[in-house]
Formats: sequence, structure tokens, C-alpha cells
Amino acid sequence: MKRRDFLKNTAFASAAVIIPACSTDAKQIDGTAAQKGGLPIVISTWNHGIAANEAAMEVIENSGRALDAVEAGVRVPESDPEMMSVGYGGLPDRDGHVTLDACIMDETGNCGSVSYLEHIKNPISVARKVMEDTPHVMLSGKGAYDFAIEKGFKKENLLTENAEKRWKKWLEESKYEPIVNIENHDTIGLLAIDQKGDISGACTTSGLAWKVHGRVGDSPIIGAGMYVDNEVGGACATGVGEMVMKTLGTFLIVELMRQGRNPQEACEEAVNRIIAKQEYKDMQVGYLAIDKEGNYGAYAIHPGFNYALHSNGENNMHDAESFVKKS
Ligand code: SD4
Repeated sequence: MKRRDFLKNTAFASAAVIIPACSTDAKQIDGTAAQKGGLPIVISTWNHGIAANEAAMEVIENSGRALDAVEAGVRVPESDPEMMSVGYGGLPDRDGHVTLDACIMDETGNCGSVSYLEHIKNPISVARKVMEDTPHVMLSGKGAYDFAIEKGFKKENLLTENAEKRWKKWLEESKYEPIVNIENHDTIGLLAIDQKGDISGACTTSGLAWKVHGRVGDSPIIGAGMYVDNEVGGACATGVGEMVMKTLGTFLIVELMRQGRNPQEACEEAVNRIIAKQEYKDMQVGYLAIDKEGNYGAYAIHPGFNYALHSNGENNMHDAESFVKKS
């Protein structure tokens, strides 16, 4: 396929279409009740969140830090070859490369991130090393890979047979048509509050399947894919990263909570910011948020976004409300 044709079919091209603002200003959504969870709490995106939450809560129950919990949690889907949207086993870009994005942030406001990282199974742990062992926040591509090797991570082939088969099938038509909620974009974002009341967050993904080689999404961008502030709460994002990056959604959610919105209201307003200016018909974005008291919220553009909540001794899936209602 010619590059021009490819771009015509991408989310990037269609996301640039400006549509008239929707009639959903902030005032209309104020007053939506947040849901109350008990502390400690772990919340994460999609079905793979259940196993991730288990691992995270185990750390917390053993008096561990939220930071250790979020890392342990997201390493579960990262390491699972069956999860085709995160880490090992993730679907590749259009040239057949599995390139990974991840970020992590702790209760002090420290953060680390890697983007466009190849051959390393657990990018979240590399992001943590960036945070703890360098004066930087973000490393990318070959530099991130070299850093990981220097830190003792192993070079691995992340393209599983199954993912390679899916890629070759896609190559037959090479059409880039992101479809809402299909399995090719299920990032894990995970937020946790530990027994001391401290919050941390992590976000990790193989990004949109069949993306242009070199493309980086929202997931490693602090304030886009994930953000926490120990005075307020935290938020994480999933879905078409370009839409999240254009609105810095998770930073926005935390700031809205700081100004008095509850987590549900803040997530709804962050979705409103997207739909006011971007073509959202075939594009999904979902947000999760928690505040320091354990109130939580979830909201998406379209139906189908679900999340795992571990709180009060239970770890269950829930469906998020959405701007577009189920037909
Ligand atoms: C990205 N936001 O790379 C990621 C993909 C994703 O659920 O979240 N999928 O744009």
C-alpha cells in the first residue's frame, strides 16, 4: 500500500476532522455521583485487570508500597503471551515490530517512562529504572533498549507465533481501520492506594496494532496515559492515544478533582473535552480515576469499556458508563 493511502485510512487522518462542539458542557455533568470504594484500593483497565489487581493487592496486603504494587500488577499482562495488546505477545506495528510504551509514577511525584522500546518483555520495570537510576523521565527507542540491557534486562523476541500470524493476515489488505473496543488496543492502566494512603500508577501497552513504525501513543506520556498526585488522586487512560494526547486527559482529570470534581465527574469532563473537538464516531477512549478517599469513577466515549476493581476484599469487573449510549 502507498504511504498516502495508508495515512488516509488511519486514526490520525480521521482524528483531525473537526466536528461541532457537542452540547455537553461541564455544568451538565456536575453532580454525577462517584462510587465509593474502601481503602486500600486497586483499579485497572479491561479484563486483564483482574489478575493484575490480584498481584498488586498482594503487595499491598503485605504492607508494600503502592509503587511496588502497580509495577507487580501490570507485569502480569506484560508477561502473558496471550495478551495481545501489552508486552510479550503484543500485536506489532505495520512493519512487524513489537514496540512498547510504559510509564510509572509514585506518591512523591517521581516518574519514569519508556517509549518505542523493542525486545524487552517488561517495559514497566525499565520505566521504573529510568525513574530511580537516572535524572531523566523518559527514554525512547534504541537508547531505552541499551539502558535496559545495561540494567540487566534480557533481550527477547516478543513477536509470538500467534501475533505474527495475525500481522501476516493483516498484511493481505493492510487496512488501518481502528474499530472501537476490538482486541487490538487494550492497554493496562492501573492505580493503587496502599495501606499508608499513598497512591501510585502504571500504564503499559504495545500500542495500536499495525501502527506506523515509530509511532508512540499516550501510554508513556505522563499526564496523558496516566497521572497521579498524592494530594488528590490519580487517573489512567485506554483507547486511541492520539485523542488522549491532544487533551492531556489524565492530568486534566487530576486537576479537575483538585478543583472539587469527584472522580466520575472528572472522567466525564475529560471525555467531553475529546468529543467537543475530535471525530469520535469510530474511536474509543476510556478513563479511570480514584481520589485519596477511595472514591472512583470510570467513563468512556463508547459502550464496552470495562475495568477491574479490587476493594473491600473483592476483585470484580464493572462496565463503565459512556457518552454514546448502548443502542
Ligand atoms: C495507544 N492508548 O497506544 C494506547 C492503546 C490503548 O487500549 O490504550 N489501548 O494509543
